[in-house]
Amino acid sequence: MFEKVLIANRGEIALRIHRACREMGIRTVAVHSTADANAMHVRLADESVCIGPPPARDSYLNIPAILSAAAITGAEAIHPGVGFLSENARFADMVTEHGFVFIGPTSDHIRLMGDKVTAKQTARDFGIPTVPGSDGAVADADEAQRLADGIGYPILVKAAGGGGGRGMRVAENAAVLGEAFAAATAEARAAFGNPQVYLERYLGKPRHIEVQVLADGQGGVVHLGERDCSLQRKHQKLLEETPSPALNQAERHAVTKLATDATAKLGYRGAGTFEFLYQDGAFFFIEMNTRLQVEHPISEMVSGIDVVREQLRVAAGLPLSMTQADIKFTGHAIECRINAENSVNFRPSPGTITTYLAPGGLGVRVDSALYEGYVVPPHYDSLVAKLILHGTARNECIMRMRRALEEYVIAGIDTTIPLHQRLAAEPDFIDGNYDVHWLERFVARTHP
Ligand code: MV4
Repeated sequence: MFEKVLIANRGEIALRIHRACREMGIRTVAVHSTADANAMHVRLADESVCIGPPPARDSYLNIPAILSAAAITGAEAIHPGVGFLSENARFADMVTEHGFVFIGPTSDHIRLMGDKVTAKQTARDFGIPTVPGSDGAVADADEAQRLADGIGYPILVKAAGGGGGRGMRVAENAAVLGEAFAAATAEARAAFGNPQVYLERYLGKPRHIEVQVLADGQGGVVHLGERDCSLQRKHQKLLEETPSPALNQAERHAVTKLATDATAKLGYRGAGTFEFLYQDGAFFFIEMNTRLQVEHPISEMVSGIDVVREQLRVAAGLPLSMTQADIKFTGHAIECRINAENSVNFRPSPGTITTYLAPGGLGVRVDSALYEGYVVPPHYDSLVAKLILHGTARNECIMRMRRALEEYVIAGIDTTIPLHQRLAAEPDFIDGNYDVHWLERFVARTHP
């Protein structure tokens, strides 16, 4: 196993990775921007290196500075965390070329899944159902018109380099397909430097269901069940839960088998997530994430598996520490993403934490780098805490969510805690009756 790992990230996820390293006897190196000199991830690490000024492009995305920090401190491996450089194939290559281990999949797998067209084609080749659409990128608006007639309206134009909902346009009919094609192409070029787009049949009320997999590249492949991530606003997840209240056991078995079979066929190594849209009893693969995900803790809560520990093991060439038969799923888990944002207008709310009191008790986990006196900087993602609840059944988990949200005191900044409280009291949420558009409508309905 590695003796020293550099964590190329910040905030709660850097802390999460540090904790797994500590429990495995691995020393940690934190990197930080000048804005994060007093951050918790820096305080807890064994060593730290300042890698640049506050803007992420000059610090957490500064590849030469990160590689230099690894060299100076004698780290053997680099964990990229989530966001930032975690799905940057060029970074994975540079880490390896400089003699370090990248804690993640191969750069080839990152590249394959980073292009949504090749990802979808690969999934189809493996026999995974995908949304009916164009077989690959579409050259121009004329070709789009011809293909769309065969696929059927409404049509969704998607960016090949996309993700996060950017470069996506719905066309209700042939008359508006031309402008949807042009708008998606322009946005894709601006956002991803890749103007290629493809077509799909638009699903009107899907749920977002994803499957967490772990693989060691030596034949060991497991899944940690599915997560329902349908509660999103502007493509930002607000709450995730597992198991999905929408699936029955047969559907759960089917979707997790699709994911593990594909993982094996890919020869994948590391943690990964297969994303599906689910509508009217059918699953459609849309994307694969080749990294740790923010919402991984809910899968840990129901499976008892430490996802980061397994990432470190397989990156070091060790097999997974379990087989599927070893994994017993128990109960229900929910994650509330607590952002430093106003809960009504969603404006960012950086500033000083004047009081901090985290909830505790049975079935409560808080992943956060907050502390009293900490100043939330304005430069980064607004996620400041993840409140993760476990219960034997979903209703118990929701009661625990209410109780923990009541206990949680974060003063000095606005947070999304009041929104989570409103959600926890909402009949549709309590019934598990929601799709990917439900939250936007809930926000509009309760704060018109
Ligand atoms: C779709 C869709 C409907 N039909 N594809 C949005 C982000 C990207 N990762 C996939 N997305 C969607 N793809 C087809 N063919 C609706 C969405 C979608 C969505 C998906 C998951 C979670 C939230 C969403 C919010 C709006 C739209």
